[in-house]
Amino acid sequence: MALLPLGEVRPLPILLVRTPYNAGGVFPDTVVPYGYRELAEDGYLFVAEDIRGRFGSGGEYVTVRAQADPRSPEGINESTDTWDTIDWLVKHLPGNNGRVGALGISYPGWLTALAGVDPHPALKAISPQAPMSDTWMGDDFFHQGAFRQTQGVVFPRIMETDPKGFTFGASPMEDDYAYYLSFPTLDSMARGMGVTGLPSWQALVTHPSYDRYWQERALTTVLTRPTVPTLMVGGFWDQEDMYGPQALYRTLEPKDSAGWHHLVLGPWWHGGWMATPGDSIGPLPLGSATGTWFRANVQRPWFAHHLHGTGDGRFPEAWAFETGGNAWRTFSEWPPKAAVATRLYLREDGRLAFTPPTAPTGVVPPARLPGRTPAFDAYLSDPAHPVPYVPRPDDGSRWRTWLQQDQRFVDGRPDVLTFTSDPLTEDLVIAGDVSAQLYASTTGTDADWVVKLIDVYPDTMPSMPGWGGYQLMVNADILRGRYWRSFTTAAPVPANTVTPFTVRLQQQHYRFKKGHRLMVQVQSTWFPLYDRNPQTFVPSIFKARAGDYRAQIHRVWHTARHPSHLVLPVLR
Ligand code: PG9
Repeated sequence: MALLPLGEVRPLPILLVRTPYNAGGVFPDTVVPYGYRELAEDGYLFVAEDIRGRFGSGGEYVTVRAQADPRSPEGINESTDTWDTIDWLVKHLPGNNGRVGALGISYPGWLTALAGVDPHPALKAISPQAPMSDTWMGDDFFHQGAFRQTQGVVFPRIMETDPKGFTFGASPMEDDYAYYLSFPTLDSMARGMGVTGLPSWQALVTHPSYDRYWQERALTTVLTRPTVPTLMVGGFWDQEDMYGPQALYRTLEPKDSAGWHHLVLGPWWHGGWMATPGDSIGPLPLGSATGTWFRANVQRPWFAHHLHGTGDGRFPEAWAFETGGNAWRTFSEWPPKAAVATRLYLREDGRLAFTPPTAPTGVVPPARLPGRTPAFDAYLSDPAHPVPYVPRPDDGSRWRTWLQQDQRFVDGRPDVLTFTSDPLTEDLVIAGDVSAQLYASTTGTDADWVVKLIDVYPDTMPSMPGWGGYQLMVNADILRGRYWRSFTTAAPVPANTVTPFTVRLQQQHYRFKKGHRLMVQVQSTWFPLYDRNPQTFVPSIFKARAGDYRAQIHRVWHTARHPSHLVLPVLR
């Protein structure tokens, strides 16, 4: 399907979106949809295509089809399908100028990146937006080994049971937390939700660890250098594919000898830059329409240069929005080398400081539960009472903006450790990768570690009514402890032994304002988004039995020998 701007007579470039979610809905017949309006000003032949096996396209749909798909002896994959589509379009679509661009968000972003593998010569520019680069390491299905059960079960159900299905639909109960908790194990959940026979579910069960199955599907394996001009776009608060654009940019950038590769990271939820003005995210005002700005000042001139030949083609290497300072910044490299890796230590008495702890090494005590001690803080992590990831009832309505949820709803729970700094005496700006190095022990043999970096607003905020004391999550992610040594092979966590766990918290560009406080929360469940770790090592959690799920005492250490800390990329 194509849209021609009224009155246009000159040949125009093609902009192609390939999708599993209904091509007919991408560019409706009569209106240029919201996010494409700025592009439409320049004139394009907008084309949307259903991928193989979805909606109007025949053949077999395969979720995240591998490049070397064993089911396709003729060597068909999404890259070859894109090549064939472009070839057909430039030969048959009336009024095209022989130049093609591709873009898309999320699954279509993944498809866009695959257009760059052995690209058709007519393909002149691609913009993968929130591509899920690696669905095991950090995008939709797992984060660092922790299974995103709500995504992992719902996605195959809507995509693999009906070639025209794609709406998530209402939750079966008013509270997803209660619904998912009603299943004692992952296996019983899959049976209860009727997904055990679906190909994606079988792949999850067969490949719980980061084996070749996931590695060969990761974009970071498949696309290793920019093959055409590439505009990578991602959101710092993307609830689905935050990892993808950051990881793919990191992979491609060292091979970008032609200067083709650029990055935009904004203050956005999944696809928010194309769907909204972007003047706020969740409840947080951003001071300007960041989505509109991106579309008008980056996306439009970038495609115009490569497809219409306008402008001098000089673009910054990277644009990142500094939330808090609420301004776009440009960078000649990302992450900026000027950012200094700075340790922020978890300290005794629930403090957080840039100076390391001095408490002498403690011994792991027997299974009693003291809360805070000079050497460690302890909590009971009980799979029967997991920490919710959003306030209950979880009716699914908070999904887009759950990462901006005020974390006071869990602060004070005995199974959430909280560490807080003194008020900042000057602004603190971070730009780049944030990570956590935990030294922790468990009375069990497996454990999840969730770490959140939070901006605590001052108690009174006259300029932002309602924001006094707000706890805004700036970075947060989860590690499944069984991967403490390697993501490819799960290993038991030695019981009652202080063990190092590195939790990557992904990237951010953020200004913590003077007077605000930094907070770190540590917890071991994030339910129901993430399934519960049985906390007893079993070879595969997909096959865990109800009796394997046990409450355990978890300790996070803060001694001179085991100084748990975050690493912040501080810009001075
Ligand atoms: N991020 C979405 C997705 C992709 C693959 C699996 C599950 C979810 C998407 O919106 O396309």
